[in-house]
Amino acid sequence: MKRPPWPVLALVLVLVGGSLAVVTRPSPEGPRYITDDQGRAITLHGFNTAGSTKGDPDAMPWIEEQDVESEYEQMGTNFVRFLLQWRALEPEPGEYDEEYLDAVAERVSWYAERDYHVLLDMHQDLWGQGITEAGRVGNGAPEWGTHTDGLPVEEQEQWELVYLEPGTMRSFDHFWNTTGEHPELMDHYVRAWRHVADRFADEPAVLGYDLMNEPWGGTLQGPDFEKGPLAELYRRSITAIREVDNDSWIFVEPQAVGINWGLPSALPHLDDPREGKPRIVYAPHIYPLPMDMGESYGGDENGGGDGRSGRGESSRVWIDRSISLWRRNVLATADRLEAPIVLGEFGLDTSSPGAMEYVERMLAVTDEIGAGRAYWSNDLDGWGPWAGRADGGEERAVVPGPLVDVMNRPYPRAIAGEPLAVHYDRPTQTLTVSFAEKNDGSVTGPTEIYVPEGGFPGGGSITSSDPEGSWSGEWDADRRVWEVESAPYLQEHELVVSPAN
Ligand code: 9MR
Repeated sequence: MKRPPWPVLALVLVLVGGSLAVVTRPSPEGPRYITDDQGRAITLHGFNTAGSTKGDPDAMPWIEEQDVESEYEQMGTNFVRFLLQWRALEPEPGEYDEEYLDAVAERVSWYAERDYHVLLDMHQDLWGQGITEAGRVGNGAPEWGTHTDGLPVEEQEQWELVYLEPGTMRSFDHFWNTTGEHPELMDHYVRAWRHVADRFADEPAVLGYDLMNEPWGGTLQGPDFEKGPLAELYRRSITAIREVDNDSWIFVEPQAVGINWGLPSALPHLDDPREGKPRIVYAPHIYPLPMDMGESYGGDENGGGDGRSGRGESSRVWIDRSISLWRRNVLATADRLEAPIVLGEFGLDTSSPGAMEYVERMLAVTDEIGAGRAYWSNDLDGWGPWAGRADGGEERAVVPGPLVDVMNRPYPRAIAGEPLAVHYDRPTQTLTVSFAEKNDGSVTGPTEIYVPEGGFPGGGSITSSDPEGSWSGEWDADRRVWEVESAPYLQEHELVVSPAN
């Protein structure tokens, strides 16, 4: 294991931290929320499904319907960031593969049956398989849209480094039309999105569209890229999608490099021409730089412990600093975009020291900032929730790994009002949810709180700050959900769910 260049990292974080003293706080209106068709604020809690899509000839994830059932039974999730591949959608220029979309729709129906919200994510890493002859690295773009101009691409041990290879850089430069030679590529991408939206506009389980996974600007980086061709791609895609789909939420990501480490994004505000309030979502990822460099969340927050860096400070301290930076900068960007936040990816090798504490930390941070989250990823690869499939037997059910217990926790699936605070205390297994009445007739239906099986027989106990007799809590044992009707004449409510005594 090579040693990370700690002094350089320290300098970057200090410089960036210092220059960000002016970053704005969350807006006075507080965070914004994605709402369901009853006007309730929803918390998205789930997985990316799946990394296996990238290399699959049909571009389908490894899952069967029974695996979606296991996921709901064992973790009560309500969200999936479902990977799409442009190569499968538009195998030849202007020709869309309807069989591919049928296969996507079939999987969407597995989730729909279990009340999930599906986000369709146009995934790419390293542009596409066509950046090398062997096709072992890169996924997303079709071969016909890949122009390396014969420049070399060498495979690297750390996959992200392949972004810097000349042929990869050139492929992106052509897509963003920095070269001025391939303006048709972005046209195709935008039309492909319109086609997807047209297909899924009337499918209520499809919550929205993530326009591009982890954008990379090639030779254009930072604000030049985010305010330039990236914003152009977003504007054009939003316009095209709205021609056929007025209601879905459109998720936009910042440039990945740097922003995934916690640095600020320059993504500009994007108008939404839909009828009604805008439905743009800010959907960044987090992969703290020390982790990219092979460090773990082991050690303790006081600087002691394993650390592996051998420089007196635990890598956890550095990771916590990255998370703080990320949080502050994400709030500032979401504020500028006037958009709710969904953390589209966070994840790590579940066997690394402190891994489950890191996941807990990110669940807490997303609760604090009112953001949804999708763990990377639901795969059978050591990062995901499953240790593998059971041997033998007809069903070959998935076997839970350590992540299952961490993801399986109480959370408010839908809040019938304006969320004020959500806090889960792991040691006492107590969830506190407070929210304000909206008073504008925009919300119908109960607040819904998911509660796991372990420690909560019969749903555990629920209390409300509303006076007795003015509110009700119904336990739906099938869905493992509390349905709470609050007293509409009160301005604020606080619900507390805890294990039964
Ligand atoms: O975990 C994935 C790894 O196995 C692949 O080699 C790599 C390249 O396709 O992608 C990894 O997944 C990444 C995701 O596609 C984008 N965000 C970061 C993820 C973790 O590195």
